[in-house]
Amino acid sequence: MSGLIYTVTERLKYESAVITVRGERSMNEMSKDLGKRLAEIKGAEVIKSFCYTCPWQCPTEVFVRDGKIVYQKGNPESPNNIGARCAKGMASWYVSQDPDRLTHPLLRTNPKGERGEFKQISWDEAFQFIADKLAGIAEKWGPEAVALTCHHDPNTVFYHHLLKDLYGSPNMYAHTSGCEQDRRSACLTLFGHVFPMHDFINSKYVMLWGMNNLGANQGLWESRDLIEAQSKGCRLIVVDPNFTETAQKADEWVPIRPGTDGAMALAMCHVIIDEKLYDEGFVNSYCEGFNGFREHIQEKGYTPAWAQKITGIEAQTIARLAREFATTKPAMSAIFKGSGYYTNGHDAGRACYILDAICGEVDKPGNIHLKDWAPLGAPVEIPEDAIRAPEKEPLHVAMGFPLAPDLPNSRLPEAVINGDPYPVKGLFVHSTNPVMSDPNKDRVLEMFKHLELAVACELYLSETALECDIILPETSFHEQAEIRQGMWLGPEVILCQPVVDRVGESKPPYEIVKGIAGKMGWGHHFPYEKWEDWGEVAMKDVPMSLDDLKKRGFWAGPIEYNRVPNGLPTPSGKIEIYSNDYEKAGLNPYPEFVERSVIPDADFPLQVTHSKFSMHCNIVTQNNPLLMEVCGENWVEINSGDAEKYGIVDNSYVMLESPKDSIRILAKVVEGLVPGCVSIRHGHGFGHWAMGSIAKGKGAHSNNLMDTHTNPVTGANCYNECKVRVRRAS
Ligand SMILES: Nc1nc2c(c(=O)[nH]1)N[C@H]1C(S)=C(S)[C@@H](COP(=O)(O)OP(=O)(O)OC[C@H]3O[C@@H](n4cnc5c(=O)[nH]c(N)nc54)[C@H](O)[C@@H]3O)O[C@H]1N2
Ligand SMILES: Nc1nc2c(c(=O)[nH]1)N[C@H]1C(S)=C(S)[C@@H](COP(=O)(O)OP(=O)(O)OC[C@H]3O[C@@H](n4cnc5c(=O)[nH]c(N)nc54)[C@H](O)[C@@H]3O)O[C@H]1N2
Ligand code: SF4
Ligand SMILES: [Mo]
Repeated sequence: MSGLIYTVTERLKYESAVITVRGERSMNEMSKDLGKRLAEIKGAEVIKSFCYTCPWQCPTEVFVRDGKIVYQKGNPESPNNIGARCAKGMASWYVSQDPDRLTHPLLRTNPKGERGEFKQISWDEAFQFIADKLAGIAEKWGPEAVALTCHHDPNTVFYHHLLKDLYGSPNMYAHTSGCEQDRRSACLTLFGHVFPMHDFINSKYVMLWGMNNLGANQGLWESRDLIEAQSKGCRLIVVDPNFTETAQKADEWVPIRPGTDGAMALAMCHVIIDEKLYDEGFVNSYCEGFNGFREHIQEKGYTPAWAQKITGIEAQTIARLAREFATTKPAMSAIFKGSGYYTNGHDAGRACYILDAICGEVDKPGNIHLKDWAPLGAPVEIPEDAIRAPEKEPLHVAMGFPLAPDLPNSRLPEAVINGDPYPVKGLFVHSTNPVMSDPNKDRVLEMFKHLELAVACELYLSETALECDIILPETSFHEQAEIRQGMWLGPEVILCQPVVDRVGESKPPYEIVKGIAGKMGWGHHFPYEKWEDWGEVAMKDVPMSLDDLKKRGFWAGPIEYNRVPNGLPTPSGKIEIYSNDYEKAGLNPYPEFVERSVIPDADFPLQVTHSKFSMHCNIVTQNNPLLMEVCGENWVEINSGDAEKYGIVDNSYVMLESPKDSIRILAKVVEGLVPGCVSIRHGHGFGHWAMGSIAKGKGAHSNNLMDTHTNPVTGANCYNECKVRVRRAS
């Protein structure tokens, strides 16, 4: 595969070629603007807050003058980002002034299935409408027929208090099946931990499987620590079909065939166990099922030679990497979603983490880190006797996915359209846009037609909002308070404060929930007049007053290491190489390798993979003119050999056709991508309208190329179970 590797300079040339400057203003004028803005800062009020343009929520200092955000920078005192911010964060002030924001509650006036038409209503009418519908659904179908999905808004908890505690639905979910569901499932199964972090700074050997920290960044502290660790001699190995930003900085790029990480990781385990390079004391004391695992991989013949045929990586390389990994300490094998998005992603994830486990590389400095959470409480205390216990089991269990860490949302249409496993008639979507983000858009659109009540809690008239009955304009993080768990290595509380006036009549979630609850006779459970009142309640077990939190912006506790010997919250209290939960669910308790379900063929010869942009976040930032100047549309990357084969020219438009749908999209011809594979950059391409005037019509939306494929264990969406062919677009 070495022919694939090309120099960083070449790649940068290619990257800068795609950063075209659009719009009326040139870059020079923009930097003059910035200077002017910096000059204005003198005299501005500085408020401690955080950013959640992306889910990593960096503590931030916001400079406000004359009611406007004039500058933002990272909070230099915070151990999390130590003053850092990314381009998305720097540009995020625009959200607070975007003329395309929703300003009033909107009620649908035409039948579902037609392009949504809406009329402005008052908040009082909106609350009454929702309360009446909720009452009707509870009476006819039971409260379990209402579900909620959300992205990354901690204030969703207020909706939970209403819909779960008081109303009685067990179906409060996030969007994780569209994100890192397979990783989450793997770490819960092995370590009983929902979201391990990465102690890069102390590591000497980091192996990232499909994780692009320097592109689609996780916490900025992680990106910084990774680079700093390298400067102190840490070896970085990136396993990815794509020569990503992180692969470019790595000591070694391992261009693996998509969907085959499980085979490579199991073969590495084989070498480590065969050559007795594992940590015997650690596995004997703290791992469940090591001996059985050794027999399992030997019986299955998971050798490097076997894995070479599957992964495209030479057996010698696999064996060498295994030896390096096991003998360099401290080391870390880490995943996010690259090894997921396939029907075999659950066992791939487990295998990658078993490498950490058998080498004794868990929760020590330089390892994956079983982060402690801050003692943050619920902001509303609903008394026991007011809580309504659901009568039905939660949807994911009823759907047959008891091990799923979140709703298998690709199965939600079955529940709504066919009542399987039981009817769902009401859906709240909070900060999430499933029409654009889930695979198989057709099916998601069909689902919305069948709902008796669909509520969008949004900043914009998103594609999903357009399918709803009622749209509630929420304040953005610049206009509302948030107190949430930080995503730093140690336990951390971070605060977001309202820094500017609300846009139009938009309201924060607390006030919306209070309004609906009031119409349902539950208003007394939401007694607070201002956010500080619920803030005090949430903070009561945190050793910092709310006033101090307002001044400082965060609370951080000490980083603890080596907690495996204390016992883990798994069924056995140990790291479960043998999974008791899998066994109970009738699955193989040890990870195995099976091929993914969609394999390219003569008609559709190319495998789809996805990646994200460094200067955008998902489908959140495409109405920001500053970011759109830098990256105004998305594209598909194709290997130069394949481009030649199919007559594709760099920077030209192509048709990507799957068995299900086709899209017209810009093509970039690259060297650094496994042949036979295309990589679609996710984020732009709005279906019919939505988001706003800047985003409209830019780029291509690829999610209808995919059919519905659900991971059989974790319920994850399998975005990469998709094959395509490519031709020049006319
Ligand atoms: N700048 C920026 N930052 C973001 C986001 C963003 O949109 N932009 N989004 C945020 C969110 S919600 C998330 S979940 C994270 C995502 O963070 P990442 O998961 O790191 O981001 P992706 O770009 O989706 O990276 C997936 C990688 O997996 C690779 N891949 C595909 N198939 C395989 C495979 O079979 N094996 C292996 N080993 N690799 C494979 C792809 O080539 C790609 O490089 O980033 C977060 N941060
Ligand atoms: N093809 C393909 N599809 C993917 C991916 C991929 O790589 N490829 N990535 C997947 C991943 S990792 C993820 S995490 C999902 C993300 O998919 P979603 O869960 O849909 O999340 P976002 O794309 O972040 O969109 C969030 C929505 O919330 C709205 N919003 C933003 N801020 C606020 C706020 O403060 N309040 C409210 N009420 N609303 C707000 C935005 O306007 C937007 O409509 O997409 C997944 N879909
Ligand atoms: S990394 Fe995410 S949270 Fe931090 S500044 Fe950038 S967009 Fe904001
Ligand atoms: Mo995500």
